[in-house]
Amino acid sequence: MVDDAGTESLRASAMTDTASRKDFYSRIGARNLKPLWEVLRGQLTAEPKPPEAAVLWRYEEVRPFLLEAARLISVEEADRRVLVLENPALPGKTRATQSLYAGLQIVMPGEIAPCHRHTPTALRLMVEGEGAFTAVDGERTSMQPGDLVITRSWSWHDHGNGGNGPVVWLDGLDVPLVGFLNATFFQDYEETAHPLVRPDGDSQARYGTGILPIDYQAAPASTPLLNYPYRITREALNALEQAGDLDPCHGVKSRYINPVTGDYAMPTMGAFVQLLRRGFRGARYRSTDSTIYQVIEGSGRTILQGQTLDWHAHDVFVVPSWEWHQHQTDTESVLFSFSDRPVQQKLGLWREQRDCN
Ligand code: 1HN
Repeated sequence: MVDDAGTESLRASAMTDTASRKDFYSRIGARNLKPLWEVLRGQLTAEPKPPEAAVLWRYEEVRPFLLEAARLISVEEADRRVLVLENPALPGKTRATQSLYAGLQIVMPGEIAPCHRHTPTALRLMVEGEGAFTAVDGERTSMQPGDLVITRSWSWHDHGNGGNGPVVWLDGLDVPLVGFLNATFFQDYEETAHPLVRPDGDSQARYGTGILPIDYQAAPASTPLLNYPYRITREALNALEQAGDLDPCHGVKSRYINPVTGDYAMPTMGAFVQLLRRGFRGARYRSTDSTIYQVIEGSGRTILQGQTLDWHAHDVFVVPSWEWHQHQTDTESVLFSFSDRPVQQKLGLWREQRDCN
């Protein structure tokens, strides 16, 4: 039987008696229990409320610090001489967005960044210098400005510089995402460099020309290609622009793929490249993948809600999840970008919205 009077009085006291709620929370807290109703609305936001901020790093400002770092610490001591691009809204978290890491790495002539492997996947977007190379599982690839170089999960890799001046590239890794999943493993190799077991250009010849070895059947999670040369990418973008394949928000935009599967080149990070003609005035766009951009060529600006990021060649900037933005250019520009889009799409979470059709 329901005791009406008792229920009424219970309700009345529940509404007024915050002290007894506090007492209740502390008693259940001691048993590792939490009242959902105190936090539910904060967690289920009506739309994404990313903790990261829109931010831009000017290459012109960062470059002298990279050279200073090269004088201050050897690559042997540093292991990787990288200045982390830390989002100012995520202090101490060593990341550019909630899920992804970005940094600028400098390697001086003759240096070798020692061989190691880890479960996080890495991408490099080569910024400046001659003579840089990365070796992945014993295959070396040289890196020219604008090249995208992939280090798949758990592959041995070391970097070097056989040129006469500094080389710099952008590192992008899924370290925060893999860390969140508690799936991080790391190992140093016993030697500084992994022995070269395949000739230069091997993966390009096997997988990167539109033909595949006849009995090749693997469907690797990450691309078997090590390098996506900018020379080829740029030519393709030019041809697409000539063909008139222009999107009102994105200009000419393509994604880097695993040529064996047609899927994204990496399972956790989507990488993209877009060509924006001189005087481009993009329509507004937003998507749920917080995105890190690197300006390969050109200059312009990205207008967000309440602020404008003015960018020049080699600058890096972040557009947070679900924030309306539009790109504009002064000169013909090429933007590289990467985000966790493949993860969101596989989980059925990714959304986009545009002010254009
Ligand atoms: C790493 O292994 C490299 O191999 C660069 O060059 C940056 C940032 C966090 C964790 C591992 C590299 C990294 C990294």
